[in-house]
Amino acid sequence: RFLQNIIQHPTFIVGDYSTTFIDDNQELFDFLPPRNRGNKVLKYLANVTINGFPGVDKDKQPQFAKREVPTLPGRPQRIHRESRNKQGNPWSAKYETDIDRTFKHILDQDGPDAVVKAVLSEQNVLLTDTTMRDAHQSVLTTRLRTIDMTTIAPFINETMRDYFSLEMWGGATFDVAYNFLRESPWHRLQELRKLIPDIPFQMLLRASNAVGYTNYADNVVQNFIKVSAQEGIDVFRIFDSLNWIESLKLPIDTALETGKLVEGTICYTGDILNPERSKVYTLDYYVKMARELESLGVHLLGIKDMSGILKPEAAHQLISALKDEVSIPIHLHSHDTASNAIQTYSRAIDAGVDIVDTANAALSGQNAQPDGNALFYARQGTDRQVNVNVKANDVMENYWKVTRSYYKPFESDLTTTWTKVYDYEMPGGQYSNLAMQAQSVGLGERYSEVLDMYHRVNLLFGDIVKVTPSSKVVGDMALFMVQNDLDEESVYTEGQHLSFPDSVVSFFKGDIGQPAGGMNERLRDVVLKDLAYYTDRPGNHIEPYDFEAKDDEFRDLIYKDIDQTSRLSYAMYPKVFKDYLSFVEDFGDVSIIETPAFFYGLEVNEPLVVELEPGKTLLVELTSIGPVKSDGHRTVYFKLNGLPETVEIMDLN
Ligand code: 3PY
Ligand code: ZN
Repeated sequence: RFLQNIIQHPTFIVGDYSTTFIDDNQELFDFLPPRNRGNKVLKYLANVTINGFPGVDKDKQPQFAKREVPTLPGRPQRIHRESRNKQGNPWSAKYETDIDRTFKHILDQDGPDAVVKAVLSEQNVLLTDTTMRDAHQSVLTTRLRTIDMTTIAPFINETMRDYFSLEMWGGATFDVAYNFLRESPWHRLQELRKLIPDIPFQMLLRASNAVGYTNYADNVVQNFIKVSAQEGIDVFRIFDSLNWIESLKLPIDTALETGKLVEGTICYTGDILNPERSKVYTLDYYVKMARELESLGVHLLGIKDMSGILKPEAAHQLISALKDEVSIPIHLHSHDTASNAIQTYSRAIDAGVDIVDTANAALSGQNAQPDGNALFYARQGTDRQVNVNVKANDVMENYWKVTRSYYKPFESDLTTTWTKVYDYEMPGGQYSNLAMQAQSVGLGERYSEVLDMYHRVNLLFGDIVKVTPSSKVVGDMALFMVQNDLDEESVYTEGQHLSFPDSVVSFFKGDIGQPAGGMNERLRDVVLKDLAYYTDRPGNHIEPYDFEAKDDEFRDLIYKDIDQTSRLSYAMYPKVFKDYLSFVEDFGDVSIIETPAFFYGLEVNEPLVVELEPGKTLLVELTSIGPVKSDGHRTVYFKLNGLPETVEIMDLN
């Protein structure tokens, strides 16, 4: 193993070593623990079968319909994008779209400005598909696993070639992958990149909060963006949770240096149709911010309607005004929470929007994005159709529908139209998260009060943009107010003696930036008490992260070369990442286990094929489960590739 460590060492690989190589690289003596991937898979399956998966009722193992994985009859003849029928190509018999040069090819070959030009010259409206990011973040609490994406990825690569991009990374998917799914988000990006080489990959970046909930040191944010670009991200949609330009500059500049596409993004809040609603978030406010973003050199302007509150007529007015004021393409993102997103998109398309975000039917609607096919039908007969392959999306719907059924325990309970969102202004993914938080602090029964308080807290804070992480601050404060029976008056008096939630203290300190309408200073004094606050960029107050020094600490945790991706995960999520590593040490790489077995375990005599790597498969069969012994363990009996194996598992029931 020592020899193996030497030949795998990066310095050795590039040939840049001298006689002191071994003395200088003590990590060569860190040996891999003996790997027995098969046994680790059995240990995971035994554990999940006996003890269940967090959040899943193990006694209710559902029956699933058979999932058909769509396949392709072969590569079709391609024609040029420019000669496409203006009405799109919805009925291609073979499912494939007929684009020979995708936006990915244009980006890689000619750079981001060429993509901008190509987008602007499209007659039709372009789509970004959010199925693998925001859609499941919204309707399945972010639980969609990599294996369910990679299984259909080759079909996606062939049939979604005329999409502008696939949003498949960032936002909450990063920490949820480690924390709940016990898989690496970087691995997801790398695997999908291999299988989908022809369509741009888009990620959602929370400015200096990157893919976290707090501000990181500037060098962490910069490094994260560079590495994400190297690993395969093509489009960076960058927003700030308070629409604060100061905090957008550094991530935008860094992303521009990568040579990829940068989408400077405005979060939509308030209601431009109702001047009484807000003195801050007016049409002029949005136009001014759009101009500022354009002057930073971004390639695209994103309008992020994270709560789905951009009304159709407001969309028409907003996009019309922005089209007059900026020359870069405009990309609109909305949520279907109030069931009006298709109408909103349609009015935005009439006003000239260039790209809109949709999802596959099976994961669309509710608090996620609307269905791309629905938009196609909504646009029939108009002079701006959607570039979408209706038939291929229908085929994928069958796949995603069965896949979604695997995740039933994680379904959002927002299953019907929710027009109250126009008042509450709550982002797509927050409704069910806040409900869970309310439950955990004993306010489950009083959730409607919490929702009402969310709205009141927003006004108390001076009407702020609510999107991760500012939305979490408002949610935490709403819970706190209900829990302590506070209202808009008593919070100032009784609040003197209370300690407020960490996120609220942090917000008033200035840690996530400054809101457009200013801070409620009276409340700030009550919340902060003797703590100091600041109003400049949070990054100015955070020491650069010492990657080199952390490497030593890190080396003790990980039995392989420290690569740049794990180094970043450790920098942003030290505890989550450590937990993930220790899980992997126990159970191995569980991302290779199919989802039904991963969540629900195995039935006796149920065979399961696990692909360790291409061409190397395990055939697993659970043969029986022994009784609980005096020490609390059970023996679980398997056949592994036909040979008997046993695993001892503590029964935690
Ligand atoms: C995220 O930041 O994860 C979001 O989806 C915000 O809307
Ligand atoms: Zn969203």
